[in-house]
Amino acid sequence: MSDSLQFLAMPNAPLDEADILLLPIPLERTVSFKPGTAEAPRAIVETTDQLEFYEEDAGWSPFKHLKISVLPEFADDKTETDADLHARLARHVAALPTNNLFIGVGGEHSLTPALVESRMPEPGTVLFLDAHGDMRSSYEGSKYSHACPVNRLLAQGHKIVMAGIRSVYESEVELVEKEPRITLFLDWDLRGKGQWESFLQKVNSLEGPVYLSIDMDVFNPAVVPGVGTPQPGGFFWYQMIEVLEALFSRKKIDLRGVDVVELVPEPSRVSEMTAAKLLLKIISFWGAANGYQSQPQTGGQMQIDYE
Ligand SMILES: [Mn+2]
Repeated sequence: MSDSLQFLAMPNAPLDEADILLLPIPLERTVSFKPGTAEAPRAIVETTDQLEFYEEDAGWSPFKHLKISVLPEFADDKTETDADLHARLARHVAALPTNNLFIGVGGEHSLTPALVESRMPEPGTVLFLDAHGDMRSSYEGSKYSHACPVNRLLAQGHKIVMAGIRSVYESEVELVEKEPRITLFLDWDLRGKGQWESFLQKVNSLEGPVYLSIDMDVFNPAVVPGVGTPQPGGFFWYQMIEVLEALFSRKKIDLRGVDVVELVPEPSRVSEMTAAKLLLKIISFWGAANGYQSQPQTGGQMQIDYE
């Protein structure tokens, strides 16, 4: 697959000019239930063709001002060990320019620690939205399993704010109880009086470097049926928008990177569309929070015939 992917059919900006870097990472090694997440990055980026340039929540057309580059896929020819593959991913991302919004599109959730290691080398906070605890120290013989990223993020020295969680192992609950660096908002607790508001308050008050990891199974399966390990319960679309609004409503958030992982393309394509629109929202809110509306209209949209 050598043909390059494009976001919303815009030309890819040169690396050093791009405001947004989007890295497709079709990693699929340790999924345990429904296969197919290796097809997700391509399916999601191709679905962006169906988006509108206007983004209705922030009320602007972000790509009039922003340039994006969809990078070549980070390939896994399945010859390396897990350790070598994740080290190579970390080096690959560390070599990219940093004066931009970096978005990794997975692929399985095991990719997150390599991205965080590269983009947030000093201690920060990972906002981790997921149906599952993902805190096992190893799973099916590998600490690089998609069931383990939280453990690896803690080992890197980060705080973790987790929400949407509704499938946990007993030892994961015990880890949270003795680990002060984890703030956990269980999905069922978020339904309690005032709990959703206190979660949004927590997101709004994050300080210092922040990384956002969105496992698409955090959504209710009626919203996103196409995930590797679906769980009943979970977020609806406008709840996710509220989380993003809480994250970006304070100016100058030091957002080091984002990933969107664990999607599995499905026949209705609702899941891919939801992921594609989620990327547009993140880009729009980030751009608005960083004042790009007042920047010159030299973005990718201005380089194509869009109407
Ligand atoms: Mn996960």
